[in-house]
Amino acid sequence: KSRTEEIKQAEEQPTIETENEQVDDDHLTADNEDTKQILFRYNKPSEADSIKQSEAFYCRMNQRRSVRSISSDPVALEVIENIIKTGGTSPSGAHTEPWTFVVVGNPEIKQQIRQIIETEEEINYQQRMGDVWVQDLQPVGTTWVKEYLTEAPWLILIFKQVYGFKKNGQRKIHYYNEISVSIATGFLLAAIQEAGLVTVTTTPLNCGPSIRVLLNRPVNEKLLLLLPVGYPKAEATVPDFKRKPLHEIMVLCQ
Ligand code: IYR
Repeated sequence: KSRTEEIKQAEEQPTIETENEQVDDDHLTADNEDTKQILFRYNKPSEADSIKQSEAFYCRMNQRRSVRSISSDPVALEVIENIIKTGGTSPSGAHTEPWTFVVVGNPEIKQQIRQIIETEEEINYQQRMGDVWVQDLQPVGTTWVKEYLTEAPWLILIFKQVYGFKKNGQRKIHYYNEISVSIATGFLLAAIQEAGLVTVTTTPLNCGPSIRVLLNRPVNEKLLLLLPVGYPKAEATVPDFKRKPLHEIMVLCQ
């Protein structure tokens, strides 16, 4: 594959995994259990509470920054479990819940993941990404060296299940699996923020297959994103980015 083709592919296809499988769904049958409709339990807030709570949540989310300088201070597994449970509340295509969150705390496995990623990222930065991409990243301050992969107490590796299995062993179609898992990742990022922890959304290009094999995950799972999670180091810095104001991101038609 030429370098231009690789860059084009990287731009069009944010998935980290490169191996692609075609699912032939002609012979597949649906797998619906007899799901009945139940009453939606709901308590309507007052308009004042709705305004107050939405503003408070916005203020907390607005404090979120991508932090690459993560301390090795321990984080209770229970916090991580709550974060993953929150990710699991995400909507998904046909309620297929096409996600697997692999949580790594083992130092040797973190080291092996770091080795795989830094080896590939060096090639990404030096060859695959190209000069413009590397220049565009300059303000972010990234390189192929990623201390956070071994220093953060936890790594969450987010896999999309490109298909699943029914009880009879047949393949089950996971509609919109990538968008479903991306939405779940948004939930994770919010939960990480609410827990007072930091992370950085990382997409280590070309590392998916090796990391999947390292973590013993099956071939229907493709690595989508990796989140190192922990507390920020005291000396952590972030770029002085500003967010677009409301009028630039919202168009009101009423
Ligand atoms: N995945 C690489 C490069 C990278 C790309 C973008 I676009 C970023 O916003 C940040 C990093 C890395 O993790 O360094």
